[in-house]
Amino acid sequence: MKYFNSEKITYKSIDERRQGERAFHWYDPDRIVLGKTMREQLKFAASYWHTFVAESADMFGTGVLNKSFGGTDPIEIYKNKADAAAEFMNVVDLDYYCFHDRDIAPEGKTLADTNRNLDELSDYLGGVMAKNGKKLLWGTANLFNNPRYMHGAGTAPSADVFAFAAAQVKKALEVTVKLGGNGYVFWGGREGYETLLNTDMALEQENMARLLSMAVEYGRKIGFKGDFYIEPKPKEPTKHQYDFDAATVIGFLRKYDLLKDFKLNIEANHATLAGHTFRHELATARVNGVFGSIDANQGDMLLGWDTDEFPFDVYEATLCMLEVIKAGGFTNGGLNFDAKIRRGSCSLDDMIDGYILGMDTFAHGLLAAAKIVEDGELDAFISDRYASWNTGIGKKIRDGAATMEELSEYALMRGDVLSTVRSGRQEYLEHVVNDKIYECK
Ligand code: XLS
Ligand code: NI
Ligand code: NI
Repeated sequence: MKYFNSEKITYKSIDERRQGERAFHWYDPDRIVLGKTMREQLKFAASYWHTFVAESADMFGTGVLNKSFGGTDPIEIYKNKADAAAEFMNVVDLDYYCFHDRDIAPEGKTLADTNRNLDELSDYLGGVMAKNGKKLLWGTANLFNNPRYMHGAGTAPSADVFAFAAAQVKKALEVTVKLGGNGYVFWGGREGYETLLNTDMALEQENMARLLSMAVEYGRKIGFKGDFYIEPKPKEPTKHQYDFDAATVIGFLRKYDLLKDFKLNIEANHATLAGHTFRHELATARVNGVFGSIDANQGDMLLGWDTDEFPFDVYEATLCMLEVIKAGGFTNGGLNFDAKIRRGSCSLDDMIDGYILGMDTFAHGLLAAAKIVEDGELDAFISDRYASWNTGIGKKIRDGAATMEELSEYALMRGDVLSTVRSGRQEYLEHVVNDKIYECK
């Protein structure tokens, strides 16, 4: 207990809940759900940037949290961040963390200085995390903060900026490999545009694909065995982001023959910004074979930007975990809380409550999703709804053996088909889902 005023958070059943006490009421790490412990099913991770770097500043006001953790010079501050990160992860019982290169080491005057900082501080961070048994879920490069990237990084109009971005990705990959990372993320922060009046869209997208293929080639060359991910987001900071949503990214990857090399990191708040549900984005990734990892957070129904709230919506978490189960569970991926406490929650210890909230929400969601799967009613409903595809004309169409002429003859012979159309029973099914959430213990 140095940076945070809390002992390790443990599970306590909801019946024993006491006012004001910090405890998990749903996340019971060793409890077995569908054959695996909750710890293994959920693979929770800390986002280094929100948790140990960002100080709750917003567009209209400065930071309200001090995250120098007692350090004074830059190197000391980042070493203290690493110590604080390990302590925090022990407190909330997190096994994994995720970072951008610039979260763990400050930029120097030149790229060479910056790389030296990164070498020194990633060695330090690696030591601290190894000592505490913590693992790197994924690393990434921050290609959006520095003014050099104002027009893009992999999609910059300037080839020099592109080269600089490539150098940064190269180094971030090396650090990720050194720290044993299971994944490497590309979120295209500035990879988009504000106006086509000054933009060569075709060239920008081709260049992005070039950067991605070079990164894959280099990563594999230096021994990276984990997954490469793209994290879709439709807007913010740019008006049009190229990686709009899962379907757009899949189309892009297919066009540039990168589908074999990438999976998706789906963020809840990005899904809703794109006008989709979280589940839609997860399902799109799953049915296309590219489900990878999750940035667990929540947007606000009334606000049109990436509010990155800690998730409290058990309903959404249930549908999310249903998709994770259908995808066969996480392999290299996990649930990273790309989330921040509200600015008015102005104590560092509020972050503990944020993670407890998020972890309990997903633990409850996992339990409810497991009930839905074990109960089988929803799956049976869907199979039954599509039963006509297993025999007769349906099977013939699926087998590719039907022609337009034959279908026309069939329809003429069949006459009215409205009698075969049955209710989708949406409200009944929604009630089933609610019941499974309420049934959890
Ligand atoms: C921003 C993104 C970012 C990525 C990592 O909206 O969610 O935090 O997860 O670069
Ligand atoms: Ni994210
Ligand atoms: Ni985001």
